[in-house]
Amino acid sequence: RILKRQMLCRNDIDRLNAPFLAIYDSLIPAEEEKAKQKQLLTLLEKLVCKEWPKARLYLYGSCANSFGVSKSDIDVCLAIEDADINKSEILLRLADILQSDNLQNVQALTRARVPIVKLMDPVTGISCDICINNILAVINTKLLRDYAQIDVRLRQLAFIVKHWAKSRGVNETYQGTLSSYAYVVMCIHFLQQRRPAILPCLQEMETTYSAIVDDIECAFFDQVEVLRNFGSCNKETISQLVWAFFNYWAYRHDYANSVISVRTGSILSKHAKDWTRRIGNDRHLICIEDPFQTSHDLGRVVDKHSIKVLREEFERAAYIMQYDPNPCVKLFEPY
Ligand code: 3AT
Ligand code: MG
Repeated sequence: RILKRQMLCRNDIDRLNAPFLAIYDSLIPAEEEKAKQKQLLTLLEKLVCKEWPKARLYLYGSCANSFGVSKSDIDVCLAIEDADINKSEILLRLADILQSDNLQNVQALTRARVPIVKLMDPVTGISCDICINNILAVINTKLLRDYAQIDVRLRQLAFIVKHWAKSRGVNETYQGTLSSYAYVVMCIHFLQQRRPAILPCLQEMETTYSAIVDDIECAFFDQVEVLRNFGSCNKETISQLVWAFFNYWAYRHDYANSVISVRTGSILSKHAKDWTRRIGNDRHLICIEDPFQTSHDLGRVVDKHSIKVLREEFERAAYIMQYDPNPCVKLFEPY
């Protein structure tokens, strides 16, 4: 009887694959949008190279990590090798150059935590943020993109989770909830932990790519074409994974003692990282180790109030996945 009941549950949850896949498909950016992004990048490269011939531009964030939904803004990093550059001066100069080329809403935010120039391109309609020498972000973008190529279920899960987080208002770092980057790292960790595993741990494998940035060694296996079958022993479908993801963050994760670590493909203890108490503004109420900046907790923005909001949202999502016959409506209901 137990077997029969489990099978019924499984059939039930599998019935939900089609609506989840339909949402995923509707969020994927069209090729034409990708082409417009390239067009804008080419224009920016031309303008930047005229002023700084040795500089290079890199796309990073969701427009390059394969977790970008349609109509996203693009994030660009200007890499300048000059030893003694003054970021503010460069950003102000860059803003001047962009403005003279008829780009719109150009604004240099030199005092932000990550200083940037913002702009809107009237030709493609795309908005863009340009930062300087944020090379770690370019490399973590590559790591995420490489993971996405191993098993399509990562991209499907992360799109659904990001869509849920935006709909429910828990993707707002300035309000103490998590960044999109943190949610994707949570999805990678989750798929590394499934049994059989759906994703490997690229940083624990042979090094085929390495770079040293700000004294941090970023090394991992990036020949991901050979890993295309890695997760094939695990037959879980997207709806089962969405259910299990929310169940994990609602009821299974040990918030008091655990740190999730994509870098090691495991769970570390808060104690070992000395993340057991509040230090400065870092409260460590949900601990997500950055894959490269290992002293950096991606959950550090979460405070006493927002951890409650976040955990209630995980519980709400887990409840809907468990009991709602048609969860795709409620799950993404605006808050
Ligand atoms: P959206 O689709 O724009 O919501 P995104 O992937 O562009 O998602 P973010 O806007 O949160 O993600 O961040 C842009 C990139 O900046 C993603 C990542 O490469 C880098 N990044 C963001 N937050 C951090 C962080 N806390 N530590 C290191 N890198 C980060
Ligand atoms: Mg972004």
